Amino acid sequence: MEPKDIAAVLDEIATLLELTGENPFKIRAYSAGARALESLPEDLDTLIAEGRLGDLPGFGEALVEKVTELRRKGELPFHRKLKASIPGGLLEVLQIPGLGPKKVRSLWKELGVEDVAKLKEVCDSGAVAELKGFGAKTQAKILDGIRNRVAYAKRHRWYQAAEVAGPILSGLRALPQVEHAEAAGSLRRNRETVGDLDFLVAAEQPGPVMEWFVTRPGVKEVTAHGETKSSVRFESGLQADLRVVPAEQFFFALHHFTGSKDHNVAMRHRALGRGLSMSEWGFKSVDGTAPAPGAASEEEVFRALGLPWIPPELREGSGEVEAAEQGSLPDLIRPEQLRGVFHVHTTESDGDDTLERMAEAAEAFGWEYLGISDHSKSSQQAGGLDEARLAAQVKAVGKLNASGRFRVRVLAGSEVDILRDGLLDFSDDVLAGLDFVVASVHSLFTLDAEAQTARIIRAVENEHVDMIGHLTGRLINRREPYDADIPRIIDACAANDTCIELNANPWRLDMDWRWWRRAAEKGVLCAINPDAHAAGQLGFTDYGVRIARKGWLTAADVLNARPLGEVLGWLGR
Ligand code: DGT
Ligand code: CA
Ligand code: CA
Ligand code: ZN
Repeated sequence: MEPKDIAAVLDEIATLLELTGENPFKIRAYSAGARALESLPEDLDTLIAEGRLGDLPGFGEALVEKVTELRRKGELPFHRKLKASIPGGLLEVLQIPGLGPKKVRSLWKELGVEDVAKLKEVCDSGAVAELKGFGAKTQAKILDGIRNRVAYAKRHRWYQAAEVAGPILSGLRALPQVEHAEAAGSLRRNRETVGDLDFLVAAEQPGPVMEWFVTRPGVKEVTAHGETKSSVRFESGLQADLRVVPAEQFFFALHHFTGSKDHNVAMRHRALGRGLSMSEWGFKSVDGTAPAPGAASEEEVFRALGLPWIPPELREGSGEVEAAEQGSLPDLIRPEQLRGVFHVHTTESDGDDTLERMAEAAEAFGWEYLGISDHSKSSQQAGGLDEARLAAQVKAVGKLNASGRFRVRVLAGSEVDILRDGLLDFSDDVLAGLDFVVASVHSLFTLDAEAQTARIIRAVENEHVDMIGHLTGRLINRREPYDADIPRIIDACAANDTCIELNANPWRLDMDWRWWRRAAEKGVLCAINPDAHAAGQLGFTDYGVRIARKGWLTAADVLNARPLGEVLGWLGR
């Protein structure tokens, strides 16, 4: 077992011990052990072989033994038994925001909560509000959390849906009967979550195509198996529809099933104005007089209505048909237009790869610059840097640049914590010595909207802050955004010439695409940042570009689409 996975087991042991009511000292030892393993100064096998594991901070005999066993055997009976001693449903209860092990333990011991269903029951009855340390507000929050959990189970993060869709699409295209194949629906529109997959195929003979589709690996249930439509459910819970149509209908069907519904309504309205009714089958003359055009491409569907092709990600019924009519569709940003990134972590804080390794990976992208921004000291759990370590890192970056090893210019920055009152984790003097500064909220997610907004705006107003990281703190399908007044923050960013990050981590995609048009109209710049914690995550930028496109952004709206010289000029503004 790798050190990172061993650390995860130790963390789970700490949680389980807390649920069983073990003494805090013992619990802390396991958490501390997990942290130590995440930032090992040396190879784990060497430490074990030379009997020096016990030299690590907080490593007693018990921890040395358990880590050694996990490393060698990949499992630990102690862990297995501990897990078996606790109702299985409790770990799920722990996933509900706001419920830590301590609270879950009192729910379990005082009210007999062993799973989410029972938790809902005791909340509905009002018993939780009466419990010591809870109260009516907490009870309401738990009920919100349970409701969100149900909604989350119905939708899938875009990247997960794309991972399932990719091989199916290439498989369909390789079938001899298949003339065209596309994935339509919300996946094609780059929504942040996908309800179900919608495959569309042009083929004269649907039978073999349907047969192939319903026998894919991972299919758990076939819910429909017909001549024109089949539906399946995968083990992950994700469902997929496949429709097979004759070639002459394909591009009408593709347009229809790409959606959105609101976009389709706007298009049908426009068609009616030209005497045509529009459906997934094609155009029809309303009164039999107008000729009903066919379409050999999706462009031709739009052209028949006097419009240029509208990129799928804009088809949300939010003015894209009008913009197309006026010839004012945006020239959407493309992945190859990015010339560098900000917001990348290294082993100095919670990243997996060293500065050199990250630079090497950035070089492979052909980027001109790479902004390193490890966490600041208040983010203890992430190994945040204090002033001395930050100064050493700035030096190391300077040395690496001077060495000429890489063409990519490494920029020395920080992802500095925004503290409770909106002050920052480093003094202005320290921040002034950096190439760039990302300021982020990593604590106090439950402040009320007024306090949260004021806190973030204070950071926006700091002259050393170049951009705000993951503005709303959401984790897609996991955690709702914190309460904050986004329009007011956008206005503050415009007034202070502060950029907003589009965090491209596929769990975050934050700020949400729905706000970007407004931000760009006010002149706020976007930085599409991977927030990479490993070299392999620099490519998250592709997810970010998808969302930027969905937010109508062009290269001119994106700071890291600018060349190095201009970026340095902007940072020194
Ligand atoms: P999802 O699956 O919830 O993430 O979202 P979509 O957009 O993929 O929705 P889905 O799978 O129900 O349907 C795919 C597209 O088919 C949808 O975006 C528009 C079109 N569509 C489906 N049902 C209707 C309908 O009743 N009226 C209209 N105008 N279009 C529909
Ligand atoms: Ca769908
Ligand atoms: Ca569907
Ligand atoms: Zn962060």
